[in-house]
Amino acid sequence: MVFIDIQHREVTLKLVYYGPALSGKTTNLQQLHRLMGGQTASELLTLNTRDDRTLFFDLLPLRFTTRGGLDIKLKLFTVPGQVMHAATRRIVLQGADGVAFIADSQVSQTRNNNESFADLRRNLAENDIGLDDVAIVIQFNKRDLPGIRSDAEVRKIASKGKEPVYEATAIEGAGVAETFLGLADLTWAKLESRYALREKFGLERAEFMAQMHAMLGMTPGADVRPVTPEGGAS
Ligand SMILES: Nc1nc2c(ncn2[C@@H]2O[C@H](COP(=O)(O)OP(=O)(O)OP(=O)(O)O)[C@@H](O)[C@H]2O)c(=O)[nH]1
Ligand SMILES: [Mg+2]
Repeated sequence: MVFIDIQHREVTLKLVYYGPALSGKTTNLQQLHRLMGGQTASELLTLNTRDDRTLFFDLLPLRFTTRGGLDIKLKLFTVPGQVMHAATRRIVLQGADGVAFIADSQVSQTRNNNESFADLRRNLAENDIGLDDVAIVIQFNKRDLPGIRSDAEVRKIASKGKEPVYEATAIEGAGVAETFLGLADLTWAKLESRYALREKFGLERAEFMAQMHAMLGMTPGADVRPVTPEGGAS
C-alpha cells in the first residue's frame, strides 16, 4: 500500500512485475534500468540463482522530487515466476500499488500465463489488496518468437478484460517503456481517486507523468497507447 509521509512530504509507491517463469519480468527491469541509465543513479538489485532465474526478487528503486517539493519514491519489484517460489511471490506482492503482468506470447505458454494470473488474483486476495485498489496492466512479451498468439488474438483478449494490454519484445527493449508508463499512469489514477494526491500535495497527473517520461529520457506527448481499441490508460 502506498506509503504517505505528510510530515516529510514523501510518497512511496510499490510496483510489481508479476507473471509465469521465464516470461521476461527481470528483462523488463533490466531494460528500464538501461533506458534510465543517464537519468537515474539507482542500481538494479537482482538476486538470482546461477542459471539467472530469479530467486527472491529484483528491485529497481527510483526517486524524484516534484516542483511542489514532494519526494516520490518508486520501488519496482519482480517476483520469481517458478512455481516453487509461491510464498516469495505472495510476500513480494504485499502492499503493491500497481502490477504489470508479464505474459509470454508463445501459444505453448497459454496455460502457464493463465495459472500465473490466477495465482496473482489469489495472492492479491491473501494480501487484502482489492482488485479495484490496484492498478493492473498486462504485457504480451516475446513478440519476436515464432508460435506466438497473433496481434488479432491479443487484441481480442484485450477487449475482453479491463486491463490495458501492451505488446513487447523486452529483450530488444520494445514495449518496455510503454508498459511502465501505462502502469505508472493507471497507478496514479488509482491513488488519486483513493488519496486525493492532487488536493493533498498539489501533485498533478501531468507532472507525475512528465517525471516518468523524463526518467526514461522521453518527452511526453508521443503518448503510449495500449493495444486495446478503446484504450484503458488514457
Ligand atoms: N526471444 C525473447 N526472449 C526473451 C524476451 N524477453 C526475455 N527473454 C528471454 O527469456 C528468458 C527469461 O527472461 P527473464 O527476464 O529472466 O524471465 P523472468 O520472468 O524474470 O523469469 P523468472 O525470474 O524465472 O520468473 C531470458 O533468456 C531472456 O533473455 C523477448 O522479448 N524475446
Ligand atoms: Mg526473473
